[in-house]
Amino acid sequence: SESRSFTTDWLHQNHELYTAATNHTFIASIRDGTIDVINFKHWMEQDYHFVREFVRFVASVLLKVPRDSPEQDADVILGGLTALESEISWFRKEANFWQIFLEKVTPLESNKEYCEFLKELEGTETPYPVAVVAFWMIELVYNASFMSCLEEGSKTPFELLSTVKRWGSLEFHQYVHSLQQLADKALENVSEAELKKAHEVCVRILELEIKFWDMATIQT
Ligand code: HMH
Repeated sequence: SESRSFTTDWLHQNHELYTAATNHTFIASIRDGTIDVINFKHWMEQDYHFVREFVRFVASVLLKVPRDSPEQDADVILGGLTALESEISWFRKEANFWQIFLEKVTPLESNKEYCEFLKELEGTETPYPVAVVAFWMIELVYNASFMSCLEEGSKTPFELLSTVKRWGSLEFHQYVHSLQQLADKALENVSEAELKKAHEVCVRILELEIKFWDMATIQT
């Protein structure tokens, strides 16, 4: 089983919120095969916009990696950034298949709110430990959510497998684990105030992720 760390403690302390974020009705509908493709298209439209902003956030995390940390630490973040480049190409290709015109999409309120929060985290006021915790949590929600759609007995529709495998793969799971290790290492020597801030950021991300999934299912 997992050893104790700040990140695992926070996941346990926010178990209900974490479950709400990773087992949302949108995800449940993919898993049980009842999803309406219109909802899926809504999600994809909004997520492309989010990912474009997310690239900037990840770049800001890379800039904050302390110079005296091992080179591998910066390389983990750099790997995330390069993966986002292929993710953007994937979005374009997938959008084409679903007949989505990405450049015509208007970001909805919850998406704008999330992107505003990312911008806050990008600033120099947010120190590296808080920023890397945020990066980990953002990726964890997608990994845990989409992994559940690949579990035995899930009825994920064939056309959605490309999406589900992108974030639900073992490879991505391992990547998220390496982010968690970076986060816990960064939290080792921070002040109580910074720890509190990092925990609050985790909670806020879970709330924003729930609202993000809501956009796919609530809009008509
Ligand atoms: C809203 N959260 C959202 N979109 C994403 N693509 C991820 C997390 C993971 O990359």
